[in-house]
Amino acid sequence: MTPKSFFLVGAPVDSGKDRKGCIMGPDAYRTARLAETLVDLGHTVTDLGNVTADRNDLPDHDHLIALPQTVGWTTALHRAGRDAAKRGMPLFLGGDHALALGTVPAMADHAADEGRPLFVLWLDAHSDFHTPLTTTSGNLHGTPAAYFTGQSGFDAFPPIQTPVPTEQVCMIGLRSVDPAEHAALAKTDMLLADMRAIDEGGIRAPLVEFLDKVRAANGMLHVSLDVDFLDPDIAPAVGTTVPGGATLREAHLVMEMLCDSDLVTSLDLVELNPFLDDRGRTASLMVDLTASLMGRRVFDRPTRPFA
Ligand code: NNH
Ligand code: MN
Ligand code: MN
Ligand code: MN
Repeated sequence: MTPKSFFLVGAPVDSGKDRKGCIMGPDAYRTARLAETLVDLGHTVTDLGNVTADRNDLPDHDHLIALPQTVGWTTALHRAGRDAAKRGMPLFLGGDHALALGTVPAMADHAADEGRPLFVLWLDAHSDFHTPLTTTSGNLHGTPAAYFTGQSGFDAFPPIQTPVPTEQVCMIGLRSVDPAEHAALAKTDMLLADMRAIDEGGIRAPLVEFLDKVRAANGMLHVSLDVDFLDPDIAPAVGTTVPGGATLREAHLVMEMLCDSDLVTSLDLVELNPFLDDRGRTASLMVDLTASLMGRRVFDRPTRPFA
């Protein structure tokens, strides 16, 4: 992969759900040597430090958890994301998935400035396609995909300037989709690969199909990697573990294919809760996956196929 200029944006968002700990995520990635690892691969890395949430004077909501704080993060991360994207490739170090309420719309606006469409690859056990009107948990980390695709119900949030069309979104790893999300997704043409599809056909197939679409449209590609995409046996440091997730090799293969495609233009690393980790192994795994995405490999191309 050609050397890239990365800008690390710390996004210690912890307002997207009740359980605390994602606030420590950005520093866990720094401790796990994310920047040094990318430099060793030949890239340039600038750590912009952590963003702080904007002040927001909305009243507390009786159902939605920490609504004013999350809107404050959304506006702050939108600004920070746009600024970082003008300078190089932003890597957003979360923080819970509510950070994507800011980062993805920022990348969509940036792509529009470049005259290109934004595509989003959502690697997650969950579809995060609730709106503030449908969420039963009140956890706003379960809503970003509905927001950035322009669904209604987000009146408390800044209006979306550049909605990402649902046919430009692909979700891989799904195994926990709530009834309201299921009904809403059924009305879209989003490319959805649940774990059964992956078991039956392999994780390669949906990704090839999606990357072909991105390439054909000269799209920019944002990847949003939720720790719970991974099986909890290999990635315990997340508050919302769901059994039956991606294996170590499935996850690395996705990253290696993304690397080969050279289509990725921004990345979120989300939902790491270092308080739940086991001697830093989940943080280190996320750094290793990022390394695979950004060029780490054994050989420059796969060794020959073996019959
Ligand atoms: N669908 C659930 C909710 O809305 C779970 C969302 N949790 C996540 N998403 N971890 O990735 O509360
Ligand atoms: Mn998520
Ligand atoms: Mn999830
Ligand atoms: Mn829910």
